[in-house]
Amino acid sequence: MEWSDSERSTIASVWGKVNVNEIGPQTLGRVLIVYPWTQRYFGTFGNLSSAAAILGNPKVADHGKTVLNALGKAVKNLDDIKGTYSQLSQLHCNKLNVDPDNFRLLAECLTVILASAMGSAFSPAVQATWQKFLGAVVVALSSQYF
Ligand code: HEG
Repeated sequence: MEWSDSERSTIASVWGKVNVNEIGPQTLGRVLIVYPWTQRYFGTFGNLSSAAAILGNPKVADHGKTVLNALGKAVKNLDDIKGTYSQLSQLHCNKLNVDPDNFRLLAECLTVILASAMGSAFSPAVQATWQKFLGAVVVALSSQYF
């Protein structure tokens, strides 16, 4: 994947506006509410019985932060996202047995949350670059499945 200087600065600028402790929990919570079958992977997380329960669940919040912190590694390693996520991809495939289509669903929910949090700063041009970035993340997280 090639990145122009302008794409690099857009991705860094979006990431600079992300508060991991807020956006992480909101994103994972959104995935679990919008796509309820994803709850099957989080059987040890306790009460996921309603949208309110999911958004108030501290394990969901913690794991959302973990996921977003891991996304930060891709932001800092744009030239080797695949290598950055090689082990994480293996873990999701072999140990966690997460269907890789779920990475796309999480990326989609993150985009919705960011659009809502950033308002007009999340312009179509910014979104286009951000989607390219998330697309690369999804491909990298799926890379050890095949
Ligand atoms: Mg995954 C664990 C990152 C999507 C389900 N995920 C983890 C961990 C990281 C991570 C860093 C901890 C790994 C470790 O313990 O060494 N996850 C991560 C990213 C993304 C993602 C960066 C997408 C951008 N994960 C994802 C999705 C699902 C999922 C979509 C399921 C719908 N992850 C999952 C589960 C665990 C992790 C079930 C283990 C959680 C636990 O038991 O604590």
